[in-house]
Amino acid sequence: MEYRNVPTICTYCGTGCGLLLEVLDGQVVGTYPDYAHPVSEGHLCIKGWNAGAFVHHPDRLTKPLFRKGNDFVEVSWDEALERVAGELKRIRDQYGPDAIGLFGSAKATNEANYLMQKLARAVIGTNNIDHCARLCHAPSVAGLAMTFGSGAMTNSIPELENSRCILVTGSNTTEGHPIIGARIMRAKERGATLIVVDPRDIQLARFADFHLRQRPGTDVAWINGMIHVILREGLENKEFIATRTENFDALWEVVKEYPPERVEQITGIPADQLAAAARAYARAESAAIVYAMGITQHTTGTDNVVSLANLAMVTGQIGRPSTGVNPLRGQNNVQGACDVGALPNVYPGYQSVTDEKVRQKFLEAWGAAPPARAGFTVTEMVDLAGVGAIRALYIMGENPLLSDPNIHHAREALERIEFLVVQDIFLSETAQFAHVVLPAASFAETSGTFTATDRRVQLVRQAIPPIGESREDWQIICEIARRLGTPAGPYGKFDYAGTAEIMDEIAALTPIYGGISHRRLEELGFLQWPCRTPDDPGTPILHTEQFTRGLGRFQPVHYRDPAELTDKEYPFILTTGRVMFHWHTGTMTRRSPKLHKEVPEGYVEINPLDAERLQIGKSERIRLVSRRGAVETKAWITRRVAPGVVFMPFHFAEAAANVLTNAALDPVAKIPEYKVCAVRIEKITEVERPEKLVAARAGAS
Ligand SMILES: Nc1nc2c(c(=O)[nH]1)N[C@H]1C(S)=C(S)[C@@H](COP(=O)(O)OP(=O)(O)OC[C@H]3O[C@@H](n4cnc5c(=O)[nH]c(N)nc54)[C@H](O)[C@@H]3O)O[C@H]1N2
Ligand SMILES: Nc1nc2c(c(=O)[nH]1)N[C@H]1C(S)=C(S)[C@@H](COP(=O)(O)OP(=O)(O)OC[C@H]3O[C@@H](n4cnc5c(=O)[nH]c(N)nc54)[C@H](O)[C@@H]3O)O[C@H]1N2
Ligand code: SF4
Ligand SMILES: [Mo]
Repeated sequence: MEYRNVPTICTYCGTGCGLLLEVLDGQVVGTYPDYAHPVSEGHLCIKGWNAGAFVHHPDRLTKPLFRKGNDFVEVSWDEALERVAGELKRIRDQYGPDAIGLFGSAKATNEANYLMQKLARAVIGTNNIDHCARLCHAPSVAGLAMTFGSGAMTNSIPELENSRCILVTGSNTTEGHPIIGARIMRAKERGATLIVVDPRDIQLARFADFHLRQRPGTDVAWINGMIHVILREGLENKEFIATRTENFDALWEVVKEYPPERVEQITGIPADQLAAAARAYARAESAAIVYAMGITQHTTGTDNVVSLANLAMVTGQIGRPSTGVNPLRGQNNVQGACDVGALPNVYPGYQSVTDEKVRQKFLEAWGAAPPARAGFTVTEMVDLAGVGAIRALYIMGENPLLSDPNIHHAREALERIEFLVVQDIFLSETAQFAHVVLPAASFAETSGTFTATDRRVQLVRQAIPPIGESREDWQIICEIARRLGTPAGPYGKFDYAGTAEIMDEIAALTPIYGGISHRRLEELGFLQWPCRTPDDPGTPILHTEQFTRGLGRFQPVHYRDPAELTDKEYPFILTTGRVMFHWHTGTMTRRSPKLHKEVPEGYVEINPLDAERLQIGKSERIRLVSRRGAVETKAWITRRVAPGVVFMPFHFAEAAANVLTNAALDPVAKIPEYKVCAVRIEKITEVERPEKLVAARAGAS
């Protein structure tokens, strides 16, 4: 009998908690918190406690598969890899490299994502590489780059606890990032003022000094309103504005049009409460902004982020401990996947693909590089697959057929594609459409690094060998690259003794990761980028002396309506998101017995007044209809939502919120408007129920 505890990092959210996988005779049998971990300090949320629960699930993919008609047949790795390489080569030769698209994975390691973008750029010759950050914090990357010069969380998680004021908006922190939520609660216990701006009555709102409840999609208006109050009352930080920023004069020109009384009309937030919250934020010794998807997932996502940056700069609440603008990155390694270049417009380390000097650098290093123009985003690649411009997609660890907006449309697009390869640990909704399915090893079966939301790079350690014949993501990519033919530069190879060697290559080509190596991480536990040299201790707080871009730039923006407004036919605003116990498309959490038991099925939150008006009873099955489709689900009658607003989690394939959502995009960040669309609620009469239910299921499956 062999028993071991392997310290590693949680596979779920970007908090990056430390956990120990308990291994008995090559099987993961339990999970324990790591008491020595600097962020989680011996705590885990319920997903962390159950992080190992899906690893040995019988549904795990254990062999490569080829699609035959509506079925799959098992094939050997050699056959599968030959076919993938053969088809990619054929499509590249026939239609050019830009007819191929690749999805990196925010669930996979930095090392795997680095290789995925290197496969795209140096082997295939395209910048068509992107991943779910597009659906998530793309507006943060864009908006904070414009204003500060660097699109990442400015401060570190543990600092939150010492903040004197925390403004949480569009982050259901206690469900989405529970261990960060706990830190916010601790700050509140220590006397911090807590301001929550969220349309829903989330758990944090109940403890808040101010809960400002806006109409979904109206964030620019209330943020401009706060800045208006701050400037009108002379609460701005004049010295900070004078020495650290530029373009301040343009700010008043815009925000003067947002007195709290007008903001109240747009947002529904009472004018006096908005003003009081603005004063509390501006006057606090240290004030931190924490935000997530409620801010980014809008056609105005970039504007929302930029507005928050304006608010922090006008008060000088940035560049010091326990302050800053803190986007909470979602997936365990979404920060890292962005850092190592799984984005269509930047090489590793946010080095622009359109900068000829940068391109030369990678051309010399790898021996090949694509033309100096940005590639397509995930949402664009799916659209282009529908019109035949993208002929092949290689998707690693993403499930767009449940997570993309307007999934009927996405499915039609992927049905048309000539060649689809999906590399996953389960036969996801997307894998079911693939021509070739490649079985990947899970986080418990691989090694490398994840980068948590506060730019904290940490080691992931292999606890058990890959399940069945599954293989580690980085190894699969190497096999495919070698079969396609690798370029001849000093870093052109796809042949590594282990993931430490891949990190050395990342460090050599990525200035912000320049001082990061597995050996140092082993020794120090973590390093926060920028970490430029082997003796650089890393950077817990950004923009302390100056902004990454030099001076911080005010970018005043006006309020714009969401893309879809309610009307007579679709009178409710639908907003979508998460619950504590489930993860996105449910592939892992719905296969974890304890998590599944907590919330076994989908539902929609409806305010009691609306329920009464529509005569909807407790737990009654109802139908939600948008301009794009219909789903049936259970009504949860609750004051968590305001009248006129309904909320639905998107974790459940059989009641898929994304059948309803609007694929309208933010013009800069290309993120879809998941947080606002218009729907109506229909009662299902007894007679029509069975047939309609079958029809709706068939449509959504
Ligand atoms: N349990 C669990 N945790 C997760 C995930 C998961 O799937 N399950 N996913 C991870 C990922 S990838 C991410 S990106 C994060 C996301 O984490 P969050 O962003 O915290 O999660 P969401 O539920 O999408 O919604 C955030 C909040 O936005 C509010 N909101 C809705 N509309 C608006 C609006 O118009 N304006 C504002 N300001 N707020 C609005 C919602 O009421 C909700 O409280 O969570 C991560 N953590
Ligand atoms: N309506 C609505 N839709 C949304 C959102 C919303 O708030 N509302 N949020 C959006 C956001 S923020 C995000 S981040 C996306 C998430 O969207 P996705 O990334 O598509 O969702 P996941 O379910 O996390 O998909 C991850 C896939 O990776 C697989 N996987 C897990 N571990 C590994 C591994 O180690 N290797 C490999 N190869 N595969 C692995 C899983 O089985 C799963 O199929 O959803 C977006 N969609
Ligand atoms: S907070 Fe996030 S990283 Fe920590 S245990 Fe929960 S899911 Fe895992
Ligand atoms: Mo996300």
